[in-house]
Amino acid sequence: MDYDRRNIPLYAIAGALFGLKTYLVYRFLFNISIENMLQEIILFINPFASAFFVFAISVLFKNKKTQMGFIRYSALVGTVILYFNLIFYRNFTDFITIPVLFQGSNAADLGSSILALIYVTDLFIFLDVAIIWYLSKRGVGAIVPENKKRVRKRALITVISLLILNLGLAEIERPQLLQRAFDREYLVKNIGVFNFHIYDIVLQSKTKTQRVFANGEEVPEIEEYVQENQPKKENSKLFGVAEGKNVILISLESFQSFVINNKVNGKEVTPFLNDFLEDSYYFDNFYHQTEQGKTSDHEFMIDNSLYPLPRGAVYFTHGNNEYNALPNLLGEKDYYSTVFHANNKSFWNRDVMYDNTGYDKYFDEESYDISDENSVGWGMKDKDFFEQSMEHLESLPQPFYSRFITLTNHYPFDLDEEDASIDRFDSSSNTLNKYFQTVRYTDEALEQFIQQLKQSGIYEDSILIIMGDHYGISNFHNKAMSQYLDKETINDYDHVQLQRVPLLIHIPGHEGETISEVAGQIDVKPTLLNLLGIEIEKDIAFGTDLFSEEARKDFIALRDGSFISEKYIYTKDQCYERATGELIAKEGSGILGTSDQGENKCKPIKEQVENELNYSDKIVYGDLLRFYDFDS
Ligand code: GP9
Ligand code: MN
Repeated sequence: MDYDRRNIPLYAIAGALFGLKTYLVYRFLFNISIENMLQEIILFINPFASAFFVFAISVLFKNKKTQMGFIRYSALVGTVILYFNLIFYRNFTDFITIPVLFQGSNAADLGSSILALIYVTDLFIFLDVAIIWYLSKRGVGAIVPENKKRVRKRALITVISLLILNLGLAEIERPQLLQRAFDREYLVKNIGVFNFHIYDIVLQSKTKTQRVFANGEEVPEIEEYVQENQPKKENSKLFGVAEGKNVILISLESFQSFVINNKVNGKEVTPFLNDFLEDSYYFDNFYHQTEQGKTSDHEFMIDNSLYPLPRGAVYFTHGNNEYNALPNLLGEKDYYSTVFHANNKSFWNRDVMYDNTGYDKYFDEESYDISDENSVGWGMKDKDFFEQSMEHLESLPQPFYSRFITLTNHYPFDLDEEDASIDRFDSSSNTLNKYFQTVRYTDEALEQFIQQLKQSGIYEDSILIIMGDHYGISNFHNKAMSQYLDKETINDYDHVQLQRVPLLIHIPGHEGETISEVAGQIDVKPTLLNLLGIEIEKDIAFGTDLFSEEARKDFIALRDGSFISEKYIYTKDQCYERATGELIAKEGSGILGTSDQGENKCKPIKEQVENELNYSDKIVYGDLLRFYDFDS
């Protein structure tokens, strides 16, 4: 066939065919949830962006044969990758990642059922490959020396525009998608399965190198540091009071402390919790310490008493590390561990992490009847979630350790009219205005759940831990927030104070008490183990028992290096008096930093905080617990 200037180059034909095929597969064969028009558009664009990118590489080759061969085999290999993902997805409702690929159990699982996962109609997935193959063999659309320059330029422009469009829209839809990496489905939805694999490979090699170069030589130093800071078990006021009891831990989505015992339009925001905390140990200076991994970061701290990472979600990036996590430890005492959360199981890589840390069962969205009526915003409404969970909970062997993760009070705080019991706040921030209503809804859901626990008889045999996972209202809403809190502005000190989330520990037969010592999510694991009377030989954990009578470590570190001590609050190079909020030193200003009256009191603690965060990161990045012998 003759070369014609007007011929459409084969890379473009292949890009269009393969892109369309991939889109159809995403849309109709994978069960990818589309929540809005923008997601639909991105899902449509990304297959073309990746397809054009790969096929366009062919224009770099000099001779026709290589160009054609490259396009042919790219189409084949790409389709095989897509198809493997599809087979895997049919079995696991998840996409392939490198660690999962090499995880023996998965492969074995697939092996036995593989025939059931392959359908004759799947042949259609290879239709475009056949067409591309045929065209390439006939040399259709080959790039010849005369038009090479022009075609290359066009190819470059097309590829770059498509990529920019794809990534730009993805950034609008999910800011910081790649850094935060929260869900494989989100990643695939936004950048496509091929780019997702590249991303996964990069992530994996980074993780692997750090792990490979670690040899455990840092462990003794870290162990020594940790042990110096641990109060003695015998000094826990409540050691063993809850021995053998069930543990029900309720994570309240985006629940901050400022709503507790507070009002909006003259009405209490959380009437139930306000009452319930009277019967519980209530910690009113309890801080969340999460970072990009949000809910999953708080879960990580609860179970491990290690810090989450400064970037990304540790659940995602280090879900296969060795840990000494609560479910594993409790499992040794015959506890049955579960998580209840009506979301897709791969979100935050939970399925992998739960499996790895000893959970016996994850009641994910598949354990619930979810419909349009009982969903809002991110998914199932909290009241329905708790109600449907009861049946599962009642069927568990006891004692159990069960975490419930709520969802309704999640940004953008949508709520159906009929579920709102209080009016919106009135400020310039629609987000904050709506927040009070969803907080109230969750408060009601909680009340109803506790009623059901009482009816089932589980309540009396259980301790309840209720906790906010992280902030819900960001800095972005400071103006509205200052209006609500009746302050002139929200400064950096106020911002730190707004990172408080409620923590309630309810133990049957115990009277309520408000505890105001500074505390944080890092402390949950040692506290819980002591309440249950479980002594572990040794552990590498950075938290301390909240009921210890000995002086506890004097600070709670936030993940960005800010800290709260009994006396001071340090953040963004500023040192404040905790009680008054008075600024007493500002680093680098020369005015307060070194003068007598402004001596930087925060400095020694700041160094300890940096040190501690650094130790924790070393453990996670180097997977150091694999070198640690917890028994001897
Ligand atoms: C997702 C839910 C919310 O399953 O836990 O996650 P978040 O965005 O708060 O981390
Ligand atoms: Mn959350």
